Amino acid sequence: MWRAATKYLLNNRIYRNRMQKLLTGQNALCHPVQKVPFQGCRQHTPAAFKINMPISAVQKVEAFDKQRCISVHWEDGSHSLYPYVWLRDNCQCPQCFLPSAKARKLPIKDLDVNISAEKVTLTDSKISVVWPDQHISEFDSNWLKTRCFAQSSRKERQEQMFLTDRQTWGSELQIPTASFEEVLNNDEVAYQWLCTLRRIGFVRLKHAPTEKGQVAKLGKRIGYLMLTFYGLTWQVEDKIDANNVAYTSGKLSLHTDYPALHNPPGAEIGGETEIVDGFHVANQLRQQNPEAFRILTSVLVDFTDTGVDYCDFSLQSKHKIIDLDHKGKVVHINFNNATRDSILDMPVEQVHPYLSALKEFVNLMYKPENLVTFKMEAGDILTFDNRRILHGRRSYTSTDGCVRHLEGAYLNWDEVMSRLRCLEQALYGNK
Ligand code: NM2
Ligand code: ZN
Ligand code: ZN
Repeated sequence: MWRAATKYLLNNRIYRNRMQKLLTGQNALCHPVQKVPFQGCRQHTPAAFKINMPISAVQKVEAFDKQRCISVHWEDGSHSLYPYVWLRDNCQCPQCFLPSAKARKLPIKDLDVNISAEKVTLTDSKISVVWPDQHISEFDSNWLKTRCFAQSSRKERQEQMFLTDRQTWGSELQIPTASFEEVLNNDEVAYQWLCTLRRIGFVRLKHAPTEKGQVAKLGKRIGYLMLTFYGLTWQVEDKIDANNVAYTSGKLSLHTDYPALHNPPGAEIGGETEIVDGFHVANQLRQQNPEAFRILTSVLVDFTDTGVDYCDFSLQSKHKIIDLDHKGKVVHINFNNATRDSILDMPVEQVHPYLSALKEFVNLMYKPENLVTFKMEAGDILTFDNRRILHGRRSYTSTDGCVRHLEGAYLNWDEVMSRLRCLEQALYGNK
């Protein structure tokens, strides 16, 4: 499992240096990056960068019957506690675990939550536990170390798994850029693309062929695209009887896509020419107008989208404009003014404060220090975090012979993060 390697990788200097080298270009907001490093590294050569997993050497193991846990003392002087019940729950033997699926077989009804170990022994890098019914569980020391319950270990591991640390930006952003071709053919570049997409929220891919079908290739690179009522991929162009404001030549004010779904797309491929970091702006609103921030993080707003495209549809959803996590950190922005419903599920006296708060938020987005505007060129594909970056465009006129045509698609973050972890495992990990 790649997870097994993460703790070591984080602590490994070679790895950290490599990561810095890989990411500086695109993460350093002050340096425009026109070229992604590691050109010429072909796809199936990650072995060259594999780092051998060290043995997390165990000095001794103690059993604490009273606390119902074992304590593993590592050679660096630290120790980790593992509850008996957790060890029994995670027995890796073929009776309790299906190795081919890396999945637990042991049902919870067969788990004695008050179990005690009869005997705990250390041989080489393995810790064996004999249970009262003589069932034996063996645990590899590296496997245990990766699962250490200490607060700092868990924090590090969770960050490595979910990459929740974001780097926010304003108009100073130097747009992270990578080559479309290299993202498709070079694992290191693809990995860097996804890490940057996660951390910065936005990456421009250059020099894609200008025919249709390119965003589908990116979908394949990740795994699969998200199907919505607008199809697997969609064409943004000026359409007669447009079923969405995006399919006109009019101005599109800053928005996230598809809040009419309760589970809006995590990432978008396609894009427009004005972007803003919604997390950055939401944090400014928190400082500058706490009451507006309170309203937008607590009031549920209805969104609606009805029509016909992939098939007929009639969506209704409810979102807070700004979602916070349990610690109060901004985690999502849900806002498309076009699909914000006229139906408002709130007492009449809350309508004015709510719309005023929303307007304050939008005014902040359009401040010159927050907004990034750029020109899209033929062959550009923008990839961005749709639950963070708001995007928009000015109105445009199609001149003869030059018709604006943009192909787009959506992805969920689960699939994007899955590809990111698989690439990390293939490039740097060790099972
Ligand atoms: N499409 C039409 O929230 C929305 O209506 C976004 C954008 C897929 C380009 C839909
Ligand atoms: Zn077992
Ligand atoms: Zn959009």
